[in-house]
Amino acid sequence: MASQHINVMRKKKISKAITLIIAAVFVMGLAPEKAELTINNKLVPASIWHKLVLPNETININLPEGYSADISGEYVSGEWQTPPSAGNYSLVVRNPDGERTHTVSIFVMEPSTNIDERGYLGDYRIGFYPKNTPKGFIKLEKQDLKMKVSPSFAVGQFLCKQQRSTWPKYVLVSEENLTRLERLLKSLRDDGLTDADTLFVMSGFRTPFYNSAIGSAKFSRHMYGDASDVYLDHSPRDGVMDDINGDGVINKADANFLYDYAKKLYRKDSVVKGGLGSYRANAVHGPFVHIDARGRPARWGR
Ligand SMILES: [Ca+2]
Ligand SMILES: [Ca+2]
Repeated sequence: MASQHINVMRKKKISKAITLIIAAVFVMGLAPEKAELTINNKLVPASIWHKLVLPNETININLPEGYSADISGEYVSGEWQTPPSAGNYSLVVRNPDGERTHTVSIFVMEPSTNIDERGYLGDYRIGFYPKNTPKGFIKLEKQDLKMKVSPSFAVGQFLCKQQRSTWPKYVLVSEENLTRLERLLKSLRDDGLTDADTLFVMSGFRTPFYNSAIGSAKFSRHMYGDASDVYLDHSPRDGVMDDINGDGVINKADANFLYDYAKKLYRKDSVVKGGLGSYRANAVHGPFVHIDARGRPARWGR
């Protein structure tokens, strides 16, 4: 009797599970496809993003079904031929209801083949790469500084600290490092540790000229826009790291707090592997952390 009852119960459970699976498959089939935008077959991972391209290049913009897009006001579909010279554009994608879903800054870069024999692009000193010279550089005029490269960062935050009054300037950012920075900021916000809308970038891109002038590592990822020295500066926004560990003082312990937090986050996360360093304050700067996306883990300063 008892075993018969158990059998009936088991059958009921199995049939309930089958019903749920059928329902799930049905709902998935009916649900609208996730609106995925790809550029050159690479997923655009956020509603605000950027792309680095070269002049005279054909880029492939793959829109979700029924979506439309324009670049600086001109309708585009499928392939887009980049202009013959460096310049910056905004790709705006809209859903079938005409609502904006993505804004992608398209940077048509100045090719590195235009660096002259003195190591300059125009009046801006790039210097010489010890190896792996990038294909090109984002060319920035003053009015371009606010162009977004990700939801929480603008391209102007990553400028090299040289030739402050020289325009245009040249800069590089990397999608991989921005993914790491965005991931960290979002997690800190989600955990209620800050209300900051960005991280303060103390040092982003460095030309090889500047990198050697400050005595930095010969193959520094900063030269590829793939590294940033950052800190949280929101309450108060005063140019120095916030008291993120809440002990009433601002010192290396706050950089260590960010370091430990990022280390744990990146370990469990699927974001690209990279470097993480913790730095104390000195005469010219407060405490900060270094974050890069070198493709393998590296840890120091803690
Ligand atoms: Ca602060
Ligand atoms: Ca503190």
